[in-house]
Amino acid sequence: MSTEISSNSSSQKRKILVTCALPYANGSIHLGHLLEHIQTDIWVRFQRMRGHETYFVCADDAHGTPIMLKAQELGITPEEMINAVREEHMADFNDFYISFDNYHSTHSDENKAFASEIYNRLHASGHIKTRIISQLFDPEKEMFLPDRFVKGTCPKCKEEDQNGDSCDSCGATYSPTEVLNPRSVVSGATPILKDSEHYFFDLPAFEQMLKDWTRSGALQEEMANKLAEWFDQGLKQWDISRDAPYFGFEIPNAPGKFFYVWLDAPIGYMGSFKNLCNKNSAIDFDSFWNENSDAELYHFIGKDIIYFHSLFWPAMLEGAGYRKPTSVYAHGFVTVNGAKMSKSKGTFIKGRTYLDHLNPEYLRYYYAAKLTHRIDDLDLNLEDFAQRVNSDLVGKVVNIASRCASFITKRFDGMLSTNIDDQALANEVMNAGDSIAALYESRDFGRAMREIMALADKVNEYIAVKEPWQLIKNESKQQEVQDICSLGINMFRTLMIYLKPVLPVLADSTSAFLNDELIWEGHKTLLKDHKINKFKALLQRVDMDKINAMTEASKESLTTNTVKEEKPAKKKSKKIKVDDNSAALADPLGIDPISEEIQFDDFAKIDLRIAKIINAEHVEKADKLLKLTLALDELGEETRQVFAGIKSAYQPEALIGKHTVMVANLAPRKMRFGLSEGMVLAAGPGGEDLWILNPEQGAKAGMRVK
Ligand code: NOT
Ligand code: ZN
Repeated sequence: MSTEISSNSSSQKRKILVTCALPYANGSIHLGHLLEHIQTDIWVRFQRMRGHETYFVCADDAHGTPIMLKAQELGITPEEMINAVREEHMADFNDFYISFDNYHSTHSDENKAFASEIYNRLHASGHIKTRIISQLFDPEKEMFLPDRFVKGTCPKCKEEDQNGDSCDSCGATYSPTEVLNPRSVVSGATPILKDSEHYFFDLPAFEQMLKDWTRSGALQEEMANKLAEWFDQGLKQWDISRDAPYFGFEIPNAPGKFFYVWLDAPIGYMGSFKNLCNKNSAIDFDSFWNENSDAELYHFIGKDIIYFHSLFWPAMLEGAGYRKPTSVYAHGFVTVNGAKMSKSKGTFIKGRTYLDHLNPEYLRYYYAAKLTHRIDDLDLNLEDFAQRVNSDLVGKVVNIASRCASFITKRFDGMLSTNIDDQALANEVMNAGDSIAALYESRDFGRAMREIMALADKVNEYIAVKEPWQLIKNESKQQEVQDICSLGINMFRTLMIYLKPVLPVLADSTSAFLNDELIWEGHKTLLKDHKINKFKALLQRVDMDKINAMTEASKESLTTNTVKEEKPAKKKSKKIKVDDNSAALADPLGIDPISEEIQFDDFAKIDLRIAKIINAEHVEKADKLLKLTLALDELGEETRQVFAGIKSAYQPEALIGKHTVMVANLAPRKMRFGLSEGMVLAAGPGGEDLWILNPEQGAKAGMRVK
């Protein structure tokens, strides 16, 4: 028996196709990938629960030079490698309960057919151009070298062993042809310049359409702003061809030319969906992809690949006569304990290593609790993670059931009462469904979790005030105990309905315990005169020892790790490189497309101090640097050595005795000339017009600047 309360949840059935970015087929899934897959999976499960026709597809991104070379290195064919990696990826995602309807590969017949068709249509409508370009070529390997496969001396600061496109030492970006003493990372040979004809997609022809699409209101605000900036800088033609040898699809009527991996990667979304339709004839491909489709199409991606999804992809679709995405939803990067994931600290954690130690639902909950609809980075602080899961899931939600269940099973033969002990409380919890649904819909999962936990607090408070464990001792209060505990169990059920998209397995155990399906609409009803089963512990507390074991194991997996190598943080650069070959880089544009917003906590970490410059001298062979000795107290007992790029503005002698402002807690950095243990703050356009910041009169070394 159940009672209904009215609610105006959306009843119109939608058709929704959802994708996650396609992981590269040459590395393992790590906690960064999982943020996106978990975010998307929660959204998809929510849509399915609400009765919408929802499909969730993904695939491995199997093409490109890095994959070709990696397979060579392993002595296997690329096909063998991508098949093995795909199996591994599918197992990892499955064990995190990512509920794909299909997981395909971009190296598939379906994808080849769509890539050729789209290209042919773009070609026929005049949107493919060709021109000869000159690129570095490895004469030994007989192949053109993507930027990341060239190393050499930085043309600006002359630091050796820098990447082909940017210098980690001075932050300069440049073309690989500018690198001094270049060498091929593949063979060690000195590359030569060689001409070749390349095929370009005429992106600028789609500018107006893209502007209209951007303004249609479907994009996140930050993304629309970023696009506006790109429009201001002017769109450029996109190089979509690569010369053999290349692992990919050959371009129709262009022998020896292959589609650049980023051309067929997004088409992989269509390929995977087509493969699903081939397996399930009830799903109609065209109704999702034709120009006038009334289905919704969403791509969940990381902020580093916005350019591809918000410019190239909609333009390709438009040019080939397909529908465009309804929206593209970007998320930020994952940091662990406040810093970039690091192999040496054990915070570069693979999905599988996590699974060896911890329950996947902990991570699903923690990510949900911290996700917003914005593009902010998300910090996985491992202590906070343990604390949050223990306090919210174990201490609040599951606690409700464990406090109430045993009375019901032992004293009332597992039967829930027909009376509602506190209708107001019941209504409050049941009525929250619409607002929680709205938060799921808008991807404000963190707010949804807070709202659910606030309700859990109320239910716990109710039980604490009623004290059924005292009442049970009094023969005349038995009915009251049954009523109180029945309401407790019912509220637990409602909360688990709300949490089901995040915690599908806990929801399944709850279903088994309650003999109830936990469908979304069930939040409007209460179980009365209903039999439940014996309560078994539903969730273990997170154990800090297991977390520590996981980070230890992540340190060990260093040597066997196949995932893309960490790169030292690049300095931000305004230069946009859309023709970059470096498909396997975390940031394939060589830029961070969203200028990073930091939180107050990040800012508060910066220890700004007044320092006294007690010595300053020239550095031999450095054209920009002065070596400063800074004292953090007036007596000069605590000093720091800092290399500062202010030589153009100051004679060293002129600096001695001055006070300045420094960042005192910057991690020391080894430079070619020695260790630099901080940073002095200076401002100005550069050259002679550069001033170190001088504190007001009366400042003393060591004072904090806040
Ligand atoms: N393999 C890419 C990456 O950055 C994602 C490709 C997503 C599909 O990991 N494509 N598009 N556009
Ligand atoms: Zn440099």
